[in-house]
Amino acid sequence: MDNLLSSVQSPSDLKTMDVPTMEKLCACIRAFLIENVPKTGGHFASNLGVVELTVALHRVFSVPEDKIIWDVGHQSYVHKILTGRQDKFPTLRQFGGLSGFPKKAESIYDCFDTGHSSTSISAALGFAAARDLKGEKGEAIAVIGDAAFSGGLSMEALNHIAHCHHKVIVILNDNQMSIGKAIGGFSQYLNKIRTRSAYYTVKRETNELLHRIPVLGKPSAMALKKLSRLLRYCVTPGVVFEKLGCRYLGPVDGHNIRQLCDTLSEAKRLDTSVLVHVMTKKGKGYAPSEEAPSRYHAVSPKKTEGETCSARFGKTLVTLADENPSVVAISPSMPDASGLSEFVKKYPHRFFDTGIAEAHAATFSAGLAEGGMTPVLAVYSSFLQRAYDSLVHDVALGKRHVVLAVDRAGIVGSDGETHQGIFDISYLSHIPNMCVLAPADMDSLSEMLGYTIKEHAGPIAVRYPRGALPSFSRPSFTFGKAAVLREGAHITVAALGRMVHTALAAADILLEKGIRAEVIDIRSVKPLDVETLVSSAKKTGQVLTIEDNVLSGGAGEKIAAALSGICPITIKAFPDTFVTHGNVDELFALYKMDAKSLAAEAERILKA
Ligand SMILES: Cc1ncc(C[n+]2csc(CCOP(=O)(O)OP(=O)(O)O)c2C)c(N)n1
Repeated sequence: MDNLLSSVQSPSDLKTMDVPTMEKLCACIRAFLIENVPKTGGHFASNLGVVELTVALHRVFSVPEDKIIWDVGHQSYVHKILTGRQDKFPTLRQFGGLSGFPKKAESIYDCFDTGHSSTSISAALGFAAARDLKGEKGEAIAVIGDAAFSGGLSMEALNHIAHCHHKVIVILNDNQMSIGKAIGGFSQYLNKIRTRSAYYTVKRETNELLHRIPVLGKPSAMALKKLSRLLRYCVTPGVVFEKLGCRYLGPVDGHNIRQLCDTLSEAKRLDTSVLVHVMTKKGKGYAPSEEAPSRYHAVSPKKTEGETCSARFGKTLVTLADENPSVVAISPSMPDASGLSEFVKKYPHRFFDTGIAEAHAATFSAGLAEGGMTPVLAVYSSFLQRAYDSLVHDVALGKRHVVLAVDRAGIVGSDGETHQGIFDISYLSHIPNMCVLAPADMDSLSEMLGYTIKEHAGPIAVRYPRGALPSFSRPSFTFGKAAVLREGAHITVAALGRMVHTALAAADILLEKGIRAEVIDIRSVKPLDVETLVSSAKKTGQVLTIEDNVLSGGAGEKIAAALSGICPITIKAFPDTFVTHGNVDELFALYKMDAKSLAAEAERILKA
């Protein structure tokens, strides 16, 4: 079996394989995923679900001439296995190792980097238009899950396909799941398509009825034809896609290689845009993940110990919601991962899953606020990037009291470039009316959340990292105030969020060398506590800042502007780059943002 898997080193090795051999290959791939992914951690159930689909795609199409764009890209492991990257799986998602998402830089077979949802149809249409303008050949293929398919960008791309004449093939991988259950009108529509037998019954019965009716003259015949068309409109699978200019093929059993190869060949043969509706089972072939696909959406080799920030956020929010019936929670398709499970259970009518729709979620929250509710939008930092204009135009401009619970802020680690939450301070804090807070420990997170809901008016964000924040002794939270955690004399180290612990550890290292650093927990990027920062700067004469955001537009730059002419300042933040995948500590060390490097930087400043 393993020999069969290792005999496939490039997709061309599939071209002469017969169906039974491809079926055996699929079994080998599943065994490979089940053995390897839990060791490194990574997306699991989604990959188990697309084994046959990926084999069939590579059998029928030829990358790199044909372009396959994997939406989100979390389901691209099988593609990686088939394109010469099997041996690298022990390094999956580790620093310097195989990425968990498609990466152009990693392979000629990856044509488009992904990580965020719903981009594949737009990108495929772009490829198709470029191909046609240059008179080139090759198919442009978007492989997209049913939840990603319902995202706004996908709808915009479909709308565009309808009025372009550039052929794209959209493979709709329908497993009826997002990370949790897929929700929304599209999900219901796809459900209707799946119950296809209803269509055949109605169609057959209509035909029989039409035949049994005696000839009634032209007007009645035309009326009946119209009725028949109307019925077809109501019950033909995929008629909506046909109306949007895509030939609909399916539904196809996504675990039947022969059916898949036949349908994909038909899609290739057609000269119009096509939507192939493929039915798959998320987690297929591994009983626990078939039963609980959401739990196995992603797996990790080590269990998270202790309370995470997401969990603390969720717990605090339930308490705040108990006290205040106007509190409602919104999640763009990630309620469990955002810590909202308990809230959803207790207050199902006060919870809104918008589907993968961050921009809609933000504007929807603005509407809720205007309508008198207190919306708390729980969203990952990198995904909130999608909602930038909604935040500016709908939330901030009208000073709406929307609370943004910005999870996974800063470095998230193994998901890499697309998922690092290192831009939120920059893209939030320059918006007028928006406030931005960052807790350094769990209790501060609770205190800040309490403030945002009970006392604040207007838009406000609380950003916190993936995992936990350590506890430490510190003064309680006051809005707009920084906290001096340690008095010093030689240098001020001002830190934000989890970097406060790095600053304290650096101060310990410095103390051993006789250098007394004053450590300030910035807490609020906006409003910034200029008074506390200025008074410390005047005392020590040197300021060093550290934050887990990019330098440009971050807290350090704001502090530098406030301290202009008072004392020199050095800013530690991520440079103007995308931060790769890897272990969080490794990445901080790489960018010299660990305690040792920070202490060394302070020493260097003082020596200079
Ligand atoms: C813009 C954005 N929001 C949220 C996510 C988080 N996310 C990753 S996969 C996923 C579910 C995808 O479901 P579907 O497209 O149906 O694919 P499946 O995993 O079921 O194969 C979500 C919500 C994301 N990647 N991008």
